Amino acid sequence: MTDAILITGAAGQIGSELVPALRARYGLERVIASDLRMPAPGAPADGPFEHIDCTRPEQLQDVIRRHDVGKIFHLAAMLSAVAEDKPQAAWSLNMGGLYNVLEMARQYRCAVFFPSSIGAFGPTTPRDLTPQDTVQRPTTMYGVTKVAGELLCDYYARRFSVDVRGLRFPGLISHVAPPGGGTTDYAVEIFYQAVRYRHFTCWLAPDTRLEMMYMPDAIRAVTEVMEADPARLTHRNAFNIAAMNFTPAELAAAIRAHIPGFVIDYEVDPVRQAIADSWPRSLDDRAARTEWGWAPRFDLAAMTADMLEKLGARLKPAR
Ligand code: AKB
Repeated sequence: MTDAILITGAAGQIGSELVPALRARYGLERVIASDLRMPAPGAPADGPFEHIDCTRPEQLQDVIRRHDVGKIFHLAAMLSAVAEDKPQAAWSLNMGGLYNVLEMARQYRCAVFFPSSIGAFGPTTPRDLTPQDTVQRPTTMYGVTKVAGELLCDYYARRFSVDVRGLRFPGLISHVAPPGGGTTDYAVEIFYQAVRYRHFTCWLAPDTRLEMMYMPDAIRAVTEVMEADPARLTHRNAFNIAAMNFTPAELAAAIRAHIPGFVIDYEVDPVRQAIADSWPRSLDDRAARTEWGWAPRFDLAAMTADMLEKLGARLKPAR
């Protein structure tokens, strides 16, 4: 029976929380975590781990065959700001890795999860309540790889009947994995700085509104779309999902409700500001709601309270 689950990019922002969630749901031994980075020496081995460079198809093939993998959550990718810095490497990892995963899925009859992003939209896309099906002309390498990835997934589904499903994630906020080179990661970094220093210098302008989501909602969305009844899915892949949208100034005000002395100032980074200005301010997620029952649980106030509680228990304020 091919029922093992492989997660690529398991040490990243989503993988750090998806691995334990899937292990709790489907069993420890069934979920194979993999990453280019080896776990730190002495880190607790809490389930199977394999070293995989997704740009090397033979490494994927070896693990899929040895573990009899039936489902791949393909998370290994470079985020927007780092991808803009290293566009050639971003193409190689984001597109080469996805192509290899889809080819393996075709040959070994695996289902695939592919995370797309609000980065798949661009400056000519309607920015408020961005529709599910609309203009996609992104101006970043990250966005180019996300749109091309969405299309490649659709192609493998139509041409080879690979059961590939996916979501367009908003900016994700988490207290587990540290931020990793995204434009929206200011909304993670701000919490660390607020708890430690009561001060944050933001790289986006105060009124930059972006769609965002708390990680527990994102993890639930991944499992729900992968378990959804295929007969109900019209889109299958690249579903818009939404939870909350806010500006840096609004997030700072929400933090100030818990930490009254918190101060935010602004040193705008033109590269990341230009990326943010080309992305949706809010998303229309009616397709996800109708086709598989998507509903977020965390709004800005609930997410802020939970982030500060979790980080406050872990981090010491600087004196
Ligand atoms: C990024 O900022 O690059 C990501 C994303 C929105 O895809 N968080």
